[in-house]
Amino acid sequence: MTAQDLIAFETEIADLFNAAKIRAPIHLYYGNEEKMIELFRDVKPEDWVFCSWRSHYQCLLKGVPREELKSEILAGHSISLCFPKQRIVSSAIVGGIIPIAVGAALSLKRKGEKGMVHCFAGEMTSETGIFHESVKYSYNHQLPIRFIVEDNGKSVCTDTREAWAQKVLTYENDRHPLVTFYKYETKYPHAGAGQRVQF
Ligand SMILES: Cc1ncc(C[n+]2csc(CCOP(=O)(O)OP(=O)(O)O)c2C)c(N)n1
Repeated sequence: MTAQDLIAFETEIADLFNAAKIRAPIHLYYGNEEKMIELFRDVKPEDWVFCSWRSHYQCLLKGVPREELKSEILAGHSISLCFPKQRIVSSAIVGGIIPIAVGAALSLKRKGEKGMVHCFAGEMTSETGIFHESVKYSYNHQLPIRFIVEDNGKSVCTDTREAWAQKVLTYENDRHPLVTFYKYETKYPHAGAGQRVQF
């Protein structure tokens, strides 16, 4: 899976959305392809990946077949994609997936199973109480989990740093051993593909 493959997939979904072929919200990635490929070098088949409403790249990189992913998106499930076989779980509730990911990591540890959890979150999600608690619990209990914070600067249309009056966010500059923080600039709006779609 190359950066071009990832971009081509999102472009195809954007075109389908703008052509009113998808009757449900979509959230697209752009501009973080190399970073995602780098992050997935550390993701093994037995690992679990937990995502938010934006997860097409994770699904492709975890091995969900392109056409299977596309048909789930066409069926309206882009916002909460789950593929148990590839161990991908998503939730569209801000902060909703974080404690579930922690629970999965706790289960792996208790059962002595192989593998670890990779949990993705936007930078606004990373400033919520549940994220802070989950990182603290995971670190103190030495759970097999890492959190990846993806900073596009915005929470829908709200500037995250302005909202918290905080120039440097809590986990910026990889200040916590369990948290990887990276910035990217997308060309897509928070949801949709940039055109008003009418059915
Ligand atoms: C509990 C809850 N409140 C509000 C929303 C609406 N909502 C969806 S995404 C989002 C912004 C989240 O921002 P961030 O975590 O930075 O993610 P990203 O910018 O990557 O989408 C909001 C407020 C929601 N899905 N769930």
